[in-house]
Amino acid sequence: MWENRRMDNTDLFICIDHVGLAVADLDEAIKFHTEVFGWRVLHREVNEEQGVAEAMMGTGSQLPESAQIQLLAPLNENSTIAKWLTRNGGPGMQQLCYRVADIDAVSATLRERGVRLLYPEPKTGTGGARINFVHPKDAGGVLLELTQPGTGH
Ligand code: MC0
Repeated sequence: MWENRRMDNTDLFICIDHVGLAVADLDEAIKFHTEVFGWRVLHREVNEEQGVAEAMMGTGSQLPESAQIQLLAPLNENSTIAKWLTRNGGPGMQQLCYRVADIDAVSATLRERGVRLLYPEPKTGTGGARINFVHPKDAGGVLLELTQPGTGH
């Protein structure tokens, strides 16, 4: 059953890095996810370029391969998260993020396969990661982030 679970050179992605939830208020969302679901805050930061205040949530026994929950709150009304919250009518799942080893190589392969990436070059994401996004229209209706973790991951 698990015999195909080895990385081979046709794999583009290492694992699901995180699932991003858009929230209106970061502190309230952290309170909810810690008190109700027992998640812990692993990391918090503000990313001005992306227009977000974020918290990465995980468990104490987290393996490096385990996906995290990313809470994303808008920094201002121009933030993509603010737009998403308005269009969606409230909080919800905004993105799915795959971890990659080499974002330049993976981006080149995806572009060859006709997939649109949002940025010509990767930008800076959580913990100094290099990130880019596949347009939701080219990913089955899901905003797909690619992340190549920084050294602080
Ligand atoms: C928009 N659409 C989505 C979507 N956002 N579909 C699925 N998931 C989403 N999150 C759909 C709309 O429903 C619409 O479909 C079409 O895409 C175009 O929408 P739009 O109104 O033009 O949308 P915009 O202007 O909000 O742009 C969408 C776009 C934007 C994906 C380009 O959200 C973007 O640039 N996202 C990447 C950056 C980002 O999300 N940053 C925040 C996370 P219809 O059918 O109505 O045409 S920062 C982060 O994640 C970092 C910190 C990290 O993890 O390291």
